Amino acid sequence: MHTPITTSSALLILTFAAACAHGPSTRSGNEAPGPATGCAATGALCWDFEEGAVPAGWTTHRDEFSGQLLVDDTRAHRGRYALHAKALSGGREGTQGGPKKTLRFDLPAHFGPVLWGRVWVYTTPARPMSHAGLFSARYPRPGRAGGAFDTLDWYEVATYQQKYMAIWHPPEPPGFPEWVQVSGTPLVLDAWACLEWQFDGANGTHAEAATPRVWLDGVELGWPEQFVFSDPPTATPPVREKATDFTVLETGVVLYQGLTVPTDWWLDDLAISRQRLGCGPD
Ligand SMILES: [Ca+2]
Repeated sequence: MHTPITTSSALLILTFAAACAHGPSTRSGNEAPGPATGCAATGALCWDFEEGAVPAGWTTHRDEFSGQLLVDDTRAHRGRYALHAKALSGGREGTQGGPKKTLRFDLPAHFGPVLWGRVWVYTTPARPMSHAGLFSARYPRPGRAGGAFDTLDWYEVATYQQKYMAIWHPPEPPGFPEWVQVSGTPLVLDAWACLEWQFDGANGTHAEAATPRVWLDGVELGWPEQFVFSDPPTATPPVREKATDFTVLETGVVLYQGLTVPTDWWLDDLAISRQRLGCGPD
């Protein structure tokens, strides 16, 4: 999130990509035994990055400051390859503007208004204080069927002040006033962590879309800090407009403020579905 200081555009997104079904023949011998995770679910899209390159359908979306976003074999949760946000740095903590390296993926039509997802993330060598977006999903505002990226409402999973965070945003820019939820759980450092999320843009008969839910290694996170962020500040929460269909994913790493310690993230076994996918092999 943002520091109350400058303009923050609020979030970022990441994207991963590709399609669920990669041939098992591409997997390397150092992979843990067991079938793929969760990808048998109807409508699931899964990316294990075992092509050794950016998967089909994903395109570069943000590329600011130093570092690289690539698929390489330097660390993997499973198989040989993962999406690697390498040596990101730039800007100053507490000041808007930071390294942003992401991919986007356009969903097939009629995905629906409820998006579950999960990804394994490895972060090193330090927990950023700045807002670091890892995954987001966007949908058209009510009454619209599509439209440009900057016209879409969106949900985001991120870290902020070294803890996990989830946000609902109006279109970016500016991406706020936004509803921010900060957990009391420090982001996992120097180990793989499984993040799951539920973005329920339908929310039954409720008047607004649901707030985002996030699980870490199967345990749902609580949100001891919840607030509205805007610049200039406001106390009025945004109306969380309801969704008909999610249309766009973004993944990678987006620092809304500066990052002075060059930091690496690996993302692997990214998947989305209309139902919960879980973290284990199925
Ligand atoms: Ca992999």
